[in-house]
Amino acid sequence: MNGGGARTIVAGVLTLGGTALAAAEEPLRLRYAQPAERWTEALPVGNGRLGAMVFGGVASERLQLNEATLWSGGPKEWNNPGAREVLPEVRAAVFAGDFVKATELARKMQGPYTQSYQPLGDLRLRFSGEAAGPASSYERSLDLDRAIAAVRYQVGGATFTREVFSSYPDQVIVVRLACDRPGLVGVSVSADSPLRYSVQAEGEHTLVVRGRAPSHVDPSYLRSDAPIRYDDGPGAAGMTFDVRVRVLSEGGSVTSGGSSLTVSKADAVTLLISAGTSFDGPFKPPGRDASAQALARLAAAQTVGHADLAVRHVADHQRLFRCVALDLGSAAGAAELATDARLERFAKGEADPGLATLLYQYGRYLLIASSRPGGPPANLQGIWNESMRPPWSSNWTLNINTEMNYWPAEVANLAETHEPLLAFVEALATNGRRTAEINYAARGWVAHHNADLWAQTAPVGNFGGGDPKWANWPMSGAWLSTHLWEHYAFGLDRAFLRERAWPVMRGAAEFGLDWLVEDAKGRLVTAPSTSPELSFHTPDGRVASVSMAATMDMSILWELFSDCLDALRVLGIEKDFAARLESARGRLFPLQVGARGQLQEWSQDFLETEVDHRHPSHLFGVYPGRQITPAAPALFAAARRALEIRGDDGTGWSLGWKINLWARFKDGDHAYVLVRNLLRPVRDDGRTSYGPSGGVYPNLFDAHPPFQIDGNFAFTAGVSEMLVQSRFDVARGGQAVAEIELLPALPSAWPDGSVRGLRSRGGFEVSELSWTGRQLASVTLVSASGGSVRVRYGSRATQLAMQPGERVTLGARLTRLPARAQEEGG
Ligand code: FUC
Repeated sequence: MNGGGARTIVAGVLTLGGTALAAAEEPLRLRYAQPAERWTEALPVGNGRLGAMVFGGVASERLQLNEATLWSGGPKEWNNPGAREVLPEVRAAVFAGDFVKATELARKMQGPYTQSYQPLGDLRLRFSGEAAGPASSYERSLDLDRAIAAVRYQVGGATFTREVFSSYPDQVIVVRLACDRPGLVGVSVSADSPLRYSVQAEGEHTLVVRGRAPSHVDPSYLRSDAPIRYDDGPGAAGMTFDVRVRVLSEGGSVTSGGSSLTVSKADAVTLLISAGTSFDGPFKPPGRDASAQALARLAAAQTVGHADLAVRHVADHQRLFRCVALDLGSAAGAAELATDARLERFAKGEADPGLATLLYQYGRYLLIASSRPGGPPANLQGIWNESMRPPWSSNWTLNINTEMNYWPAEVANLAETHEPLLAFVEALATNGRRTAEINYAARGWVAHHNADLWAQTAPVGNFGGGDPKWANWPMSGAWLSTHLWEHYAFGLDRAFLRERAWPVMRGAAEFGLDWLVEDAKGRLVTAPSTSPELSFHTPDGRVASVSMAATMDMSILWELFSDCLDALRVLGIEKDFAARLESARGRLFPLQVGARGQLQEWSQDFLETEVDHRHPSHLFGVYPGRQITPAAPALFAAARRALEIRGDDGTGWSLGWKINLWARFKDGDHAYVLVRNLLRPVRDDGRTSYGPSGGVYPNLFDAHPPFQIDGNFAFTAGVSEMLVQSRFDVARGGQAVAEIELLPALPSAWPDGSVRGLRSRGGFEVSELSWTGRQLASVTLVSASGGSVRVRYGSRATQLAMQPGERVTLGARLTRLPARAQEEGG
């Protein structure tokens, strides 16, 4: 595929020709015939740090702005030495079977809530003259392949265009306003912020917003008399920020109105938006010079010029975005429809496989836009948030949501976007050592249910106010550490494994070893233990949530210990530690099958208080884990039964998880039921629902509701998992055992199609995979560093030994096609 494309000026707007998508592929665009009214109709752009929601109004435009490091608060002490004091009492209650008492006592182990992700501000454009309409032929769109949001309309005989992108290489948002007739662009530019701020025009062409974030914000769900608190005076706590908007006009004139800039009669206008915050890493109070950063970025971008800013932006985006191409087929006329109309039509039962492709690639687009090296990982809303008290603080929720954000990263060929999470886990590992020591007198490191920009590792709950069913969850360090192993398993970067992954994984495993205790039969259990956010009926007819050895705990520790053992075999080090891990893994409380034939969620066969609860936590071992597979048929069947009992509905992210689970159960048509449910159109009414209510908003943001980005990412991971699954284990002698399964869960709705560029564990790329009539047509694998892999399709299997860089094509029956046939396209 062609990375750059020829540059042409069409209607006064810079466009890049030659998008080089195959003719059969639909353009990957979200399109609308009207401006956004609600935030969940606006279109997101982002470079991992600077984000904007583009509303696309005619007479006025709103760009709601974000900067990923703008948070309330600062580093603080959140550990609770009281936790280790009450721990023996909690354990005693658990072992005595008094789960209600254990649940109550567990409150004493809590710490403070996390801080909140903050909005940066709004850029407002008010158009004048013809540019302000009334408009005809209006369209706004988001081109996923170029990462540019655009607005186009006609007034009289003139065509007005607006393009917005957020550049990673140049660290600015660029807005280009143009018209195909000279002298018609008139606009007044102003900016404001929901935070404390001041704004003024500096010099002739620049608006500067300076502000401060609150020193504390309470979570949205906490009743509070003073939920948002600011500090004043010299040395005040709370981050500072600086936003700069440079207005560059071609023709016409710019005048300053003190706190706004007005352009008259221009041929075209370019706005460059830069921002900085005083964030100086998670461990130090914010003390960097926000203005200096914003100024430097603006000055550097201006020297590049708008045409090259666009070229550099598109090339950078396409370097990542074009690594995967998906074709699930198309329905006549669908691509010409507006995206919101398309959603409605699909919900009524009309076929539109291209809509699933669009949502799939949107997930990849959003990951590129919200997670780039050097910045924080994608939070609950990626980087897009307009509220000072966003839902659940828009923080990192670690009992599913943050991990889910990164499920597509490796398989959907965006390993580079995984980096912010991996770096964040390293920061948590640093803070989590103190939490392990102070709260539990344990070695290693621990993190709990929530984290924030300050890498909070203590449990939340306001020292007793939070419900232990979510607040007391010490398993996220272990889960997050499996992401470091996954990064290795896909990319086979030994230096990364040895230097970065292993110390973090080891620390999480050390905590796991210390946290486990023996039950009466000498099995290793976690206690206290919860299955995230779900309560159970106790045998004596009460409701509790704390017990021992919840299935998810056992499966997460099994996974982490297995990853560690594999890592130690690859690295050939620490034989003693490996022996301890192997022994502990063998003594973990075994997974149980309950009276309903289901995989039990707890170590006892309790009845859950909500049968359709959104968290299928007990199925961790099926996905994302590798513990429960068809190789253990009884457990595999019980896990499937457990998912049937949970049902096919849920919040957005819950639907997304279930796509992945049904894919692992190799049931494509059932996975497709969840695909359909996740694509349900949802209108934003500002409410939060925990029930069967998930879907997507008009801008295809996932609806929990409210908006939560994890469902978008789980969708992309899930569709990948329906097409290709892979596994990577390391045998005792250190030999890698890799397996790829092709089309394990292809639904009847997608009989013909192809995918290029998915990655598989063991260092392989499924460079091309195509199918017709729901049967494999051919597959081409590329091995990065050489190695052997078992390739499976249905009941067939073949073993390949590949050289570094080798490319092998297999036909429908998994027979190797000769090189000549391969050249002809296999
Ligand atoms: C967990 C989930 C909720 C929501 C929140 C951010 O508490 O149970 O559904 O996703 O995180």
